[in-house]
Amino acid sequence: MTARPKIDSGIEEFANDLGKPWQWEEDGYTVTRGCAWSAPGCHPVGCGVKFYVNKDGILEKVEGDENQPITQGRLCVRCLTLPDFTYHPDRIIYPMKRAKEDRGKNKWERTTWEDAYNIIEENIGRIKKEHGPESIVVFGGTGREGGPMCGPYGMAMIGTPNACYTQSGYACYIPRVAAATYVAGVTYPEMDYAGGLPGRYEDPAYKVPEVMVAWGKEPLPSNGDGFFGHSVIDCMKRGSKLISIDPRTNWLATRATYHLALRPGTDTALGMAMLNIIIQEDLYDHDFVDRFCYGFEQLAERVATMPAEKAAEICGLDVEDIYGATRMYANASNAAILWGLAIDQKANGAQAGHCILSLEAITGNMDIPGGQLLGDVNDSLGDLGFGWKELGPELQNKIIGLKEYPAYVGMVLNSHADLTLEAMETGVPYEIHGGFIASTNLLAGTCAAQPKRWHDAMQKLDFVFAADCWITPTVQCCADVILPIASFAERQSMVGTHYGASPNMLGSVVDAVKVGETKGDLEIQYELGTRLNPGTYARFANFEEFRAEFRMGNCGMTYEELKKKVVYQREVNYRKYETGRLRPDGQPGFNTPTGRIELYSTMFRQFGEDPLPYYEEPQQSPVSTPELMDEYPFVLTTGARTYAYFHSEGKQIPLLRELNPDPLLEIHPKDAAKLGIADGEWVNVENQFGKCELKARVVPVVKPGVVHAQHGFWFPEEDGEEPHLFGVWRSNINELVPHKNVGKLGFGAPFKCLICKVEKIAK
Ligand SMILES: Nc1nc2c(c(=O)[nH]1)N[C@H]1C(S)=C(S)[C@@H](COP(=O)(O)OP(=O)(O)OC[C@H]3O[C@@H](n4cnc5c(=O)[nH]c(N)nc54)[C@H](O)[C@@H]3O)O[C@H]1N2
Ligand SMILES: Nc1nc2c(c(=O)[nH]1)N[C@H]1C(S)=C(S)[C@@H](COP(=O)(O)OP(=O)(O)OC[C@H]3O[C@@H](n4cnc5c(=O)[nH]c(N)nc54)[C@H](O)[C@@H]3O)O[C@H]1N2
Ligand SMILES: [Mo]
Repeated sequence: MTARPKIDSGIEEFANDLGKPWQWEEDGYTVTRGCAWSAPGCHPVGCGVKFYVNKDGILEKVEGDENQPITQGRLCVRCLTLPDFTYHPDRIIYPMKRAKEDRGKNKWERTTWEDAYNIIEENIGRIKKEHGPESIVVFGGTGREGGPMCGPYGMAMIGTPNACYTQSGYACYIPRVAAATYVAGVTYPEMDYAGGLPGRYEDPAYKVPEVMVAWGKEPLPSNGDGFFGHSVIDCMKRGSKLISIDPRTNWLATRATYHLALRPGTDTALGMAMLNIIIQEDLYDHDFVDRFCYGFEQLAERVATMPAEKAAEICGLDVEDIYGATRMYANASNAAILWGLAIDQKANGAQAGHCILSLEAITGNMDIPGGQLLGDVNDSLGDLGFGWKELGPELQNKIIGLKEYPAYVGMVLNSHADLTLEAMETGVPYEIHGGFIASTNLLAGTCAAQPKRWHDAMQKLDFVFAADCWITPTVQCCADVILPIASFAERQSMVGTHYGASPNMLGSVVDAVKVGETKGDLEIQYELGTRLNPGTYARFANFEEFRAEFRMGNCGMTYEELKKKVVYQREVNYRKYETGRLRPDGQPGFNTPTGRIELYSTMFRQFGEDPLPYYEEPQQSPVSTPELMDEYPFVLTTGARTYAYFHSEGKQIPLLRELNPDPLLEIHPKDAAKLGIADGEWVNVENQFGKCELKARVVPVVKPGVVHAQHGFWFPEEDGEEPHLFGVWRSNINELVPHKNVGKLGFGAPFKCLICKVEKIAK
């Protein structure tokens, strides 16, 4: 390992290391360095930002921080437009309330935090008393600061077991995490991009990956799950070769040695075939397999049922490309798979994840420099299960879906999304009366499948409060109180790449400006928690103590220390399976029942799932529903990320909207010609579940027979009152996504593998 500064070696010294203090005066500005998170939305990436605040206390501009060791001054357009977000006239910067009978109307009235908290305390208290705490649901979204806090918001702050990330099958990240947990006993192996090494790519401990495989992930626009996309380019510049596994020709695919443009939803078939080739051709790492893998023979037998020729037919690929790409990956001295959201967004997703982990394992790429980096079991970024213990067994057992889907509900301590919707609709297993919208705009073609069902169910609740920055369609439809959320330039907190699962960096979130009366999720949780559920917070003398435990984890620093360092690169150790850093008992090996990576998963078996990967067609596909193909001839994938937007966010910001003014449908020129559709014309996209209007982008980035639709559209400039609700139903692709098309263990949903028809809208 390279020598690195010790945490306690002195703040000034460390600050000097990065070349700049955390704050200084320059040309009439106070310049403050900090790291980006939310609001406005992003995953916990922590890009380095310099905030320029003028003499009047106004945030005039932001710049990339060249002293942030990972992002080195690079910044995306969503950060650069932060001032436009900050002072947007529609932004909510004071607590607001509305009478229940005015739901759906623009009858919001400014109030004080004290009044808002009183209203929440009174109503939540009443519902708890009358119907039990379990009758309140916290609705959560993706990994903004409020996202990972969804569980604690419910369990600790309100005292309900029912915190719910509302996407069917938890079809974001968690199917991959389930595979990682149940197969390898690790959180989530991501490509090692030297983020924790002081010398970065040139550090002697590091080796640039010979091959990178972008599998259902496009980290350049997405920085998915906190993985810094520019690092892929950095590695390409240093010689890494690329393989792209993606139905669309995205930027990375155009630079790839192999682009496997598979039919959406068929990833597990390809993964099994790749494993089979590696085993048949003896391209695997015998030593690693012998010492650290369990069930190799069974895996070999299973994947032999998926020869490359069969996979080529299922996936619509050239068999030679499957062989070529597999050999290139397996023969590399070190290789990394960037596995993305497309893995999760199918019922067969946990199995696709199982294949990918097995590929990483048998090729010996686990936890080596420039391979897949694993989290250290001793690193923690606070307790995302905070409040669970305090619920006690009776309430714990009431969490919705525990009986039906224990592998899901027990792992994430979240109520099952699909069953939570059913509970709201039917009162089974019990009635739901209260709600907290905590960092989701689920109606706007984002978290919710079949969003009209969610709309109708949420409207019926007795009392709903929200924490957001805007009157979104979701807030407008049902909230009675809204608490204004601070941006990452307005509060004091911390961001850790990858939610702390990859040991790359921690960055400070600083309050460079003050805007209205906004607060961060952390403060809201503490302040409301001490009112609604004081017992659970009794051990904290004040907010600082709560933040230290809940946000700073065991990083060894106080907030004030981190603020002055701005960025702390966590220590990186490789091959932790040799050193006992992957298991709580300190023994070498992996944190599974057998101590090895379970290619044959004893935990999947225990949950009643097949212990080995298997391929299953999407529920709606040319193969499983051939009878529907006359009517719905296209395979539909959705939601590939764009630079302009973070899900439904950013539609109000003119510079962002200009980049992507309308919701687009990518369709191949041959298909468009057959249907008489010209580029830029509006089309109806419809299937057996619903329909929406999108603008055709006629472009050969998809193959004939495949279309791709953007997600997350609403129109903040339009009438916000019910029933129009900012036009949220017009271009809502999630109207076409059904519920309960999930895998056997409850994971995964077909957001990226549906069928549909496309018709030109008659003028
Ligand atoms: N068709 C289709 N649908 C998809 C996807 C897809 O690929 N295709 N992707 C899915 C995925 S992976 C996800 S994760 C979901 C995301 O879905 P959501 O997380 O529900 O995303 P948004 O709808 O943007 O809602 C986030 C809301 O939180 C607010 N917010 C921003 N920052 C903060 C903060 O720090 N605290 C709080 N309290 N609020 C904040 C924003 O203003 C916004 O209104 O969408 C899913 N929907
Ligand atoms: N700018 C921006 N960044 C974001 C977000 C955002 O909304 N905007 N959302 C954040 C969230 S919550 C998430 S989960 C991440 C997701 O980020 P990523 O993991 O990068 O996922 P996507 O961008 O949805 O899709 C990645 C690629 O998968 C391809 N794909 C579609 N269907 C399939 C398939 O069936 N198989 C395979 N192999 N590939 C397929 C798409 O063509 C696309 O190129 O991004 C995060 N970052
Ligand atoms: Mo996501």
